Amino acid sequence: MTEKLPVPVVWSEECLLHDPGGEVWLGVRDAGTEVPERALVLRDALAAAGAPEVAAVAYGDEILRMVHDPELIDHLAGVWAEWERAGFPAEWGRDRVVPYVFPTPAMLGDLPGRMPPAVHGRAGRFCYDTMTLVGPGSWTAIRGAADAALTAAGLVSAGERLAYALCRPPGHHVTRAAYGGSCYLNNAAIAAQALVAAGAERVAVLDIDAHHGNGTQSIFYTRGDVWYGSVHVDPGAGWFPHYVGYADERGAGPGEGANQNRPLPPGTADEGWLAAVRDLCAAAAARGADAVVVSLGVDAAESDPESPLRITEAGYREAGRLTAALAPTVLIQEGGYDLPTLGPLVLAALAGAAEA
Ligand code: SP5
Ligand code: ZN
Repeated sequence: MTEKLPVPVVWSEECLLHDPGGEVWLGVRDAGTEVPERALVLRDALAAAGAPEVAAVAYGDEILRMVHDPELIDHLAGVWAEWERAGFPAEWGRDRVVPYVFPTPAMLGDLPGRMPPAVHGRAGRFCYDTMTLVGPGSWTAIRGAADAALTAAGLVSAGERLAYALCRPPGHHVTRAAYGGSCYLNNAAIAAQALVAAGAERVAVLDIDAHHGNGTQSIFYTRGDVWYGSVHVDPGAGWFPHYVGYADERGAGPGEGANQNRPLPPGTADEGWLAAVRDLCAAAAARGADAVVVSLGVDAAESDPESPLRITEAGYREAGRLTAALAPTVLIQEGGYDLPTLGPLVLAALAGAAEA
């Protein structure tokens, strides 16, 4: 490939500072796959393809606080310092924030939601799983990823046809007030909200990560201005996020009909996956969109350790082409965990988007 990839890549060095130190899965701490090397591999591949790099701009919190409960943001910003002050790393060998009590509706019934003073009690109020650990550099990286998303949205609002934000950690599993699924703030929802704030009347979010973006769905579920469509491995077949991502979730109130899920059986390859992507794009086009956000997870690839879908580079290239043909497009990095193929997969998606 001699031609340069004509897609601005927004990047923040801060995204390397989050080291989750593994994930507690089914009671055991595993190495985890959402590692800092993911961002380095992607950055190198994009630089080698000649894509122009743009430094993320530091934005204020206004858009973040429209998308998320300010209490979630404040919690994430301060929880590591509190954890340290409580002595967990030094005295107890607890080197990351991991919640252990979750105040579910089934636990609380009609009782008020309390804010326990103990940080180890409060840790489960804003987090819904045990796999999403917080360490010393996490907040700086989380905020850097949100700035990358805001910067990419700003480029598209200013007239670029395409911009890609190399966000790490990813974001599409984060709801208004709870994080999980290796995600902490919802970068794609933040980009969509920024596009609306800049004047877009209809934004379409197309989520092609292998997993359902339950956070993005939840944030926009009752809104008519941001449509959400996702293709993903069927949560009912035993895959994260298990509880959300079914075909009958279609939005509510002013958002009725503005949510579409296409759960696919494990083992689905390009043909079935692209049929669903085409179908979602047709639905988004029928509704009309001034701007598009693509939640670009490449963990649906055959080589990926976190999902049973079997998508190829050619599949991702075609998905990039189909989604970016709808309107000016912000692409947000979500999952994708097989380090040797991560670069080629994202390059394929971006090359497809550039062809649209
Ligand atoms: C952004 C994103 O892609 N989040 C996905 C989080 C799903 N993680 C589920 C982890 C399940 C444990 N992983 C074990 C892998 C063994 N092959
Ligand atoms: Zn994923």
